Amino acid sequence: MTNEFTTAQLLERVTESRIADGDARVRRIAARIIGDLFRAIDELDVQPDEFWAGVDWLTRLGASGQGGLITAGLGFDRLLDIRADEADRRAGREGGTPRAIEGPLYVAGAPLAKYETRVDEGDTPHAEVLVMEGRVLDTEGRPVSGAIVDVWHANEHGRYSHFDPEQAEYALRRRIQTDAQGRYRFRSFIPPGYAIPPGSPTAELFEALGRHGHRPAHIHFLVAASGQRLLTTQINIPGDTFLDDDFAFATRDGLVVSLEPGTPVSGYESLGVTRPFTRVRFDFVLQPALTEDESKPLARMARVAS
Ligand code: MBD
Ligand code: FE
Repeated sequence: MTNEFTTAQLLERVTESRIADGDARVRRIAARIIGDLFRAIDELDVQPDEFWAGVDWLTRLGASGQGGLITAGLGFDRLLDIRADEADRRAGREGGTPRAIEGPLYVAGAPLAKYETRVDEGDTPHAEVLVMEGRVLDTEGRPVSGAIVDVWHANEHGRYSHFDPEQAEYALRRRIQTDAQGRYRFRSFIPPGYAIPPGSPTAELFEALGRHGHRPAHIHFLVAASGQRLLTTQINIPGDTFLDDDFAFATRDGLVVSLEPGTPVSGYESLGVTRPFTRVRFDFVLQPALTEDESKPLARMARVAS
């Protein structure tokens, strides 16, 4: 034994030396990633100052809570969706509303309403009033009653409550339980797009990469029902500059909705509308769950914590 190593010997020591079995899967993934990084440092001749600048950036990224923002921006969230779609195709699990990434801004436990609610917190003068409505269906086209439609979107400045100290708790976040016919509806406003926080570690990297940090206008959903597979998706508002240039690569062709401006008030009085508004009709189609786990109404971080 010697304590003088070549790079290859060092890598082997780092990835193979242990005092216990540990977790075989973690060991395998860690060994691969560490090995890839050793190789990248070598091939790119990464200098110490560059390496430590990277570590400093990662430290600040973690402290800023932007881990989930950078994964979206670097395409990892969409990658996982592409892989899930491929796995579904191989398994013959087709049909239903396309999935779209959850993103880093979900908060569990939003106020629960039956059939209809306002998602907005009172009037938003410079935004267009939106009523979105539809049904939750199974892949046979049958309505799913008692499904939970968990909806969240940005405010008029493109910011999300909980992460934005200016907003009330659960602002622009609601859960809606579908009625006996599987219907839901809510009133809100058409949100603007999202932009990564200026001056943040994510913005710093994006500047160095020459990339923008804009998402087109969108509304997020988790749709859950017993016996059905949890659906995580988004709808996109048509006409946005960034619709086909999303920094998170999360928009999907099947999820760009049609707007129906000038929809008359009649029948929507219970949502407090007093003037013609923009309507969006959208049915969520859920696949059958193959396991109980697939139907759990858990967002991604709650899943891994449970
Ligand atoms: C968002 O609003 C979002 O949906 C994603 C995926 C990333 C950052 C902000
Ligand atoms: Fe979002």
